[in-house]
Amino acid sequence: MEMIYDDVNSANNKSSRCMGNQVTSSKRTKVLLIVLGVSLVLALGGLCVLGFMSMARELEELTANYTNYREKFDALHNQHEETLRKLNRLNPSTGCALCAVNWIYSGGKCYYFSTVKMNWTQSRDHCVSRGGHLVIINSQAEQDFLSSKVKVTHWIGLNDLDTEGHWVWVNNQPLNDSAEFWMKREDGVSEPDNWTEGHPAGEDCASLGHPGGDTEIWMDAFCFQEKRFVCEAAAAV
Ligand SMILES: [Ca+2]
Ligand SMILES: [Ca+2]
Repeated sequence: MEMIYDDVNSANNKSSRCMGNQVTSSKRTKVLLIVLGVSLVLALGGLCVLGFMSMARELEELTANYTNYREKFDALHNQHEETLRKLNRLNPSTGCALCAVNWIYSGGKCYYFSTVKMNWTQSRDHCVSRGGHLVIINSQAEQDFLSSKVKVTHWIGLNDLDTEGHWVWVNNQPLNDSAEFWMKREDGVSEPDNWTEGHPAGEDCASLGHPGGDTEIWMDAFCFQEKRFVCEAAAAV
């Protein structure tokens, strides 16, 4: 009887030890899960911080680049203004500028070279609104000066809008044959050719320079085309 009792006690002790082992194992699993969870949160947090730091660095670089370009732009702008001031001569007796700001003095006249493109009529009106007129070219010297200043085709103040083939300047003076610089073609039709392809009304407005780049000659062109233009005004006295 006593032997049986001892066996039961022994079995109970073994059961208690097993239960104790199971509880310890469960606790370990929980601790492990908590550690893993905290590690995951810390890792994610670390990634976020790295991401923010990277974005902050990029933003800093962009800001530095912007400041750099802004400074370069300001320097070029100042250089441009200074060049214009040098080109715009001063009256030796009064010390006043002979031309308005952004106009260039040459041979007793002031010239404005547009930076925007307009059709011929808009160009003509724009020059008037600036106190001048589309340029009237009277001499080889004036033609040479203008050619040297432009790199692309520009409208000039010459047209045959009223009578085909009768070219007049914006001051209504007819074209002087001794000072004309139409493009001459040895093996074809010279300018003005009043080209009508696609536009039966033909070409009635004159431009300095070929669209291909030669700026030493005149061509007639469709007046609705948008080109840069040259204005002329009298210099101050
Ligand atoms: Ca014409
Ligand atoms: Ca033409």
